[in-house]
Amino acid sequence: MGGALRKGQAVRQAPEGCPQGRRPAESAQKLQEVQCEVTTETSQTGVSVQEKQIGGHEKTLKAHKEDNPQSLLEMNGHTAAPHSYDYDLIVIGGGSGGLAAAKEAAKYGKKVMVLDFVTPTPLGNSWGLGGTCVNVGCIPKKLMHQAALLGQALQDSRKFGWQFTEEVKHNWMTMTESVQNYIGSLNWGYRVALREKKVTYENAYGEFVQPHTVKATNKRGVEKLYTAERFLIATGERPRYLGIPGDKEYCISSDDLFSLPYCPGKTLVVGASYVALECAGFLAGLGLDVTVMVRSILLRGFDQDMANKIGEYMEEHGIKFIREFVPIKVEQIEEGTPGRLKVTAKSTKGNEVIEGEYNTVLLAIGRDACTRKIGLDKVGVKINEKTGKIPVNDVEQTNVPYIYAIGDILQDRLELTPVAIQAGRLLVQRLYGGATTKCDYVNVPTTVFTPLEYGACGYSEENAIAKFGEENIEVYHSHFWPLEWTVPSRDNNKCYAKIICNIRDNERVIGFHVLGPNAGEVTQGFAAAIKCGLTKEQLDSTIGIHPVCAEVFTTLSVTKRSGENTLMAGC
Ligand code: FAD
Ligand code: NA7
Repeated sequence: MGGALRKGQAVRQAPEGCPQGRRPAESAQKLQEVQCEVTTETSQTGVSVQEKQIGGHEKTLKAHKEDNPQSLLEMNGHTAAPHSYDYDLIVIGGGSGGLAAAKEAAKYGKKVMVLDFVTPTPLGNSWGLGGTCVNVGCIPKKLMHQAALLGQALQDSRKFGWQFTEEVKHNWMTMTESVQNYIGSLNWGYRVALREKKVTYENAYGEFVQPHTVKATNKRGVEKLYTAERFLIATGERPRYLGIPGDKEYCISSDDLFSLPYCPGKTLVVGASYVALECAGFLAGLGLDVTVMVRSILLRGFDQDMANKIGEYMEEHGIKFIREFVPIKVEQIEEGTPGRLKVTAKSTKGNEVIEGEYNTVLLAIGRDACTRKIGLDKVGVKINEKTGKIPVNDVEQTNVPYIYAIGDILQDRLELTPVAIQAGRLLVQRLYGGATTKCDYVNVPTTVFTPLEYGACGYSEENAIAKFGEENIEVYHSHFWPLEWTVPSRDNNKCYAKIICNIRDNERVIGFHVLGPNAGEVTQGFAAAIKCGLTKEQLDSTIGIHPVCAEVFTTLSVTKRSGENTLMAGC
């Protein structure tokens, strides 16, 4: 805004467009057109900011002579916009999305700061840089799932000729220390990467205090103010608590589990989310006595046919399910590591009350967006009051044009690490690199790492029916038996493959579901094919790889409608 004003020029204060969706320059132009109509003049001297005219002929001329349009703004009661900010971009939250965006912005030579701060769990646990995925999510979860799979592999190995005489036992502390050491190396790697890319990192809690300004408070309580031209909110979510007596005192969440300094023992997992079932799965796989308390259904939001098959498999493998009950009280019977807890639960269908004794109660009943204590009201960013989630447009912009948001805190978006990373990178490329590609939230593949892994991409069967009508979809399916499981002769015909095709669109594959080993590895490649518009015919003409699980998708012939047998006899 330094140069002299020309006739009719609009001073743009909000570079990202106004919240109403009309850009100030357009509004000013409209104003000028109206002025022209009224006065019949072809050019008018006037300055408008965000649809408000702030200077007429005389004031504008004066500002022009003094070469000081800022004074014109101030004369009219507009707060002076700083000429320069401390940073081009401040990212609040150094998790999957925030770090990816910050590093990308640095590539464009932007001055970037990341604020990351972990509020300790009610039991006092906290961790290093990198966010949920690295510290208390995907990474430790998959490694502990692997520990459980190895236990199964040890059993299978006897049939393959391996002999070991000593008793096979699992040591929780050895596993946890190895996992935590690996996480520590990742935390360090992130810090180094930020330094190398010249991104300023502060281990401090960020909250907005006024437009374009955040307050950063470190763990010693030292406060600093920073300004930036743009902000990116990527603060993620934290586990929810039940709000019943004893929950915060005695229960743990996934934020505590992966660094628990003792074996949890007999465990009650509350919730039927993927986090709940994954944790229940690996704890049982490590040999622990595990019960899952389910309020209603398993894996809400996922294909229910697959969810129920996962539940059946878990039950067959010794995991107990208490269905349609919710805890109402948790009491400590005995202190210890682990101690003993008494859980009282109530039926969701009646007044029946039950009690149970466990060493550990793990709550996995969903996660709340970290958006309520970051001063969003100070800058006018709207949230969904009920969920705390932030609505954004298709370019991840909030209702305040200079503030963007990505990752788990977004309303109506998927909560997955690669989604947060992709959204962050593409956002920065659009902001600073002139790119136009938007994040595609459709057909995102995902995997649930339950003992029988579940990979999915696209529509669930129920959503496909709701969207296209039952008569317009064809479901092809088959059970299968991985070759590796035949010799130890276990779990015959528990694995399952299903695709959902849109009959009216050349039998295009709109849903892909697989239950079996390495489901994530299998699903990833098919997700690419689905993105390219894969049809059933193309799948059929693809030659399989023998003998692997994924080849089943190249030979699917039984439709669900036909009711024919889907059990496989051999290869
Ligand atoms: P996060 O990674 O949560 O990062 C947010 C960061 O911001 C955190 O470090 C937080 O402490 C910090 N922060 C919050 N408020 C402030 C503040 N005011 N100031 C400064 N810093 C702040 N996804 C997958 O794709 N695959 C999986 O297998 C998978 N498994 C999961 C297993 C579990 C148990 C959980 C809980 C999640 C799992 N996820 C998985 C989800 C994945 O972890 C999230 O989708 C991803 O981490 C979201 O990234 P984000 O950048 O939005 O937030
Ligand atoms: P979800 O998908 O919101 O699932 C929450 C689960 O917990 C679900 O099974 C709920 O049952 C159950 N729940 C919720 N409240 C209660 C209470 N009060 N009592 C008992 N059970 C309850 O959360 P997730 O943990 O899977 O995942 C959130 C994100 O975290 C995910 O997207 C990843 O990014 C990681 P319901 O079906 O509602 O009856």
